[in-house]
Amino acid sequence: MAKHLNAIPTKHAKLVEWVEQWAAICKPEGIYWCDGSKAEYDRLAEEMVQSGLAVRLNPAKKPNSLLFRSDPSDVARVENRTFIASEKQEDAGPTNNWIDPKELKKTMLGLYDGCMKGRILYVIPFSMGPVGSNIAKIGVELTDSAYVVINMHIMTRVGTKVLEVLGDKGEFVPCVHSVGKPLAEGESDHGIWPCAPIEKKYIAHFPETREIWSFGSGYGGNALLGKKCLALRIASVQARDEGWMAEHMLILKLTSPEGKVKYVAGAFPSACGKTNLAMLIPTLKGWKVETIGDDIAWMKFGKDGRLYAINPEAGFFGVAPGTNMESNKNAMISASRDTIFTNVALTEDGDVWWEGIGYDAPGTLIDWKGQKWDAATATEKAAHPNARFTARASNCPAIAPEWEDPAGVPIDAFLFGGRRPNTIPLVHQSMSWEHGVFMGSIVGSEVTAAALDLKAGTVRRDPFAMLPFCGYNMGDYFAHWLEIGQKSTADKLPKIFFVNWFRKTADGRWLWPGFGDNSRVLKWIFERCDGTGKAVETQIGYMPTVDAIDRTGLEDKVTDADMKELLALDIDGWKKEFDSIKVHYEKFGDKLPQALRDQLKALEQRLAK
Ligand code: SAT
Ligand code: MN
Repeated sequence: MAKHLNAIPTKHAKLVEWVEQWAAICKPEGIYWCDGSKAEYDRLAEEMVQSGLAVRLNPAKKPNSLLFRSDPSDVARVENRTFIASEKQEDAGPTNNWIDPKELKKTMLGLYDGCMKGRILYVIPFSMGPVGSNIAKIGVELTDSAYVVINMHIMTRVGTKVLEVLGDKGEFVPCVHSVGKPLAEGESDHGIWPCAPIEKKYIAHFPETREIWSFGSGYGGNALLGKKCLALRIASVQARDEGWMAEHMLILKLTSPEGKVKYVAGAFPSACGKTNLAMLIPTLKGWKVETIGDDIAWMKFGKDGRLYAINPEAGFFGVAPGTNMESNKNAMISASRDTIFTNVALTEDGDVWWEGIGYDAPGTLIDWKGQKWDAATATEKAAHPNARFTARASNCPAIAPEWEDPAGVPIDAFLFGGRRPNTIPLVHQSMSWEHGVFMGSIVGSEVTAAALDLKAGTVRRDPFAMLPFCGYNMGDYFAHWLEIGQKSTADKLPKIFFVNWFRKTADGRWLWPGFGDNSRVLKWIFERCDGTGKAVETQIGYMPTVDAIDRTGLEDKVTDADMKELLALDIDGWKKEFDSIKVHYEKFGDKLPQALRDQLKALEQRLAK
């Protein structure tokens, strides 16, 4: 029996028993209960530096920061190894991978047997959301990765304070994780990132029993189980059952020059600049954007009938490449200290570098694979395109003072968007909640490279940006959104908008500058929520009049003609869009709610007029 390396800090019998059970299966060298302290973080960090797994960055450049290089096979979430193992396949639906839970547990127990030999089993009690908030949830992750422990320290609230709230009988989501690389007697990793080959990787969710089992990967969303696994896949199931919402949304606070505040939550597929939007620096004078969260929103109705949102996370797990002082100054400052970098390049003076950081590589680098890299001769990128920074939200200069308010913030507007070079205007507003749900259900992004077996130029639909994150049948998820609209009244529910920063002219020029100038669109959204904001009703929803978006100081970059094009209603484009939505909807069969069928039909009729 594995021995406890420190005193068991809880009298929660079920929790202790569960830990012992898994220790008996995984057979670690010892069990360590994490307390979430700085001393614990520092000790584990130093151990990983000593073992060669981590590089300590130059404290004069990046204080208290580390660099990790993963195995080249373990660089991103693995969607084809991610499973929703509900009892019935139908409950996982057409957009999820499914395996019968009994069968999957049998397979995985085989893999877990002895998988932690030579390693320590860390017990991480964590809270998603401010500790003690009635919107927050507690999870406990078992892992054999110290990298996971220190990342969880940043991304969630960890340790003793969580156990206090859990008490002797509190509920927690059990999360089991192993890198899947047992060590033989006397063997060590020799500084090499441990993981299992792809066919042994499993990121498994058991929605009925609210369990998460992850095996074989040490990376991001595969291993930090509070994030996509708990806060989205399992939480979406709980939210459906309990009448709330777990969404893949940023949350931002928008303050007008008069000091009026609106809170906006937005869902965008990956690579659409969600983190940038969450931390945007407005180009419009007097307007202020502050960040509540950049990835996930949990929302419950308050007694006043409004939806209140919390950010369940405590940090940002952001994509490094492309992040620079222009595109996202606040992210750069957030990641300027106390940060864990994964798969970026290392400079000679112990700093980090990545493609799109805003300046040329200073001399020879060590690339993300640990090889010497020289800009003049390089054939590959120095940083992996999915290289990440794990940074504390509290280090973000734009973090809103109320970001940890346990009551959450009342949401005024929902945004949906994607990368759409044509057809979809810069912004339009839904005509009703149902119409807004329709908008969310058709979110998609243009496929740029000929990736994923999709033809470049086609739209990959990613409803509500939840395609890889919905823990149940997507058709039922649409129905849940519709039901949420029944629980309150239109004046209290968030107004719903569809934005598209990515419009191009026929000859390929960007029509809209994006980034800080997106504050101009946010201003119109603010005004619409306030009952002002000039709009016209069109076949696809309310659109700003051509003069309704404030272009002060931008008149040269975005001309009247550009603005007309950005806000033009492209009837032929929408007719093609209609055909593509029809194909998209067919996937859901009987599960597609009638209200959405009706929305599509109504759109067709309006377009025909
Ligand atoms: O690796 S994560 O899933 O946490 C990040 C992402 O895919 O957005
Ligand atoms: Mn995300």
